[in-house]
Amino acid sequence: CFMPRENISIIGFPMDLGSGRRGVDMGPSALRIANLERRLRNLGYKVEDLGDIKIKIMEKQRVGDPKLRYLNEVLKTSLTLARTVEKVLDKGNFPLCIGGDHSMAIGTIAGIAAHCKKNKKSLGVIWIDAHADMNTHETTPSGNIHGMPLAASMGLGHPSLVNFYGIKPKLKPEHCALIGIRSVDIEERKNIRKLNPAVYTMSDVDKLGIHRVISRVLKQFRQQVDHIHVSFDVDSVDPSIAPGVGTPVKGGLNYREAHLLMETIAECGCMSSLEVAEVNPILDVHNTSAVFAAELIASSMGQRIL
Ligand code: 6HN
Ligand code: MN
Ligand code: MN
Ligand code: MN
Repeated sequence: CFMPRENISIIGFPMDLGSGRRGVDMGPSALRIANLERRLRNLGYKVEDLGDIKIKIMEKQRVGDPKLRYLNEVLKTSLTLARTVEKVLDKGNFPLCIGGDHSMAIGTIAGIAAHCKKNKKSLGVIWIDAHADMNTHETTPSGNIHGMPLAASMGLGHPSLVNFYGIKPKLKPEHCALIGIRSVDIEERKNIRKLNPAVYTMSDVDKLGIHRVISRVLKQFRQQVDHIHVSFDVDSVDPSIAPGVGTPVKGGLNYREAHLLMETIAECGCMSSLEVAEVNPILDVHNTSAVFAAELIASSMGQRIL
């Protein structure tokens, strides 16, 4: 279980090849400029910033298969991310991966799954997002790989993504919960039905309240898994308060819902890794979305009002 005295290793993944819109490659810089490291030190953590993983710019890449845009570079760089995450966990540190588009989860989850396999731990993932990211190359309307990482991690999709890092599947659907969902593609729905993870849509959040939703998920995961990974797509938050995201969708979490969600995760004390994806400074207003994301990270790591 995660103790507040643990050391944090920040890993930057400046990727935008998995996204249809440019700019999320600047997300790691924006989060650092939002004083991410200092916020965490103020909570009492020792923090090391491992810097950014090298990713070739879009101008130097070939699109390749239009249904799996920039697949080769996504795979190559995800391998470095997976190895880095695995190493950080192996030495007992807490990996905090900052992106970058959400295709980063392919590498993050692979590294975590490898660590868990070695140590005979079972893995659970809480996926907080406006989108389900459960497309495959066969169902994608865009060809953008950031719409595919969750399906691929659960064993559905292109073999190069599914077999990535030699572990397949990396995640069992019964150990996966999605929260904040409000934009799912028609064909993607079939993938969700096939795999059948727990899905809490924004409609569920409206009806039940975010505290009941996250408490239910945490209670179940605490009993069933040994490692809880939180994959936080900043577009889960409403664009009125976080406009600087890759793929904004109306009707998201409000300011307090987002913080309460993260505060409840911190209270549980059972998060073992965190990634934050899709901050897009090009669409942001004076870095407010990155600052908000940095605040939310702090909330999930124990920042309290009192
Ligand atoms: N994200 N479902 C859409 C697609 O292109 O597959 C959007 C995906 C967005 C992915 O925000 O991480
Ligand atoms: Mn996403
Ligand atoms: Mn999203
Ligand atoms: Mn609401």
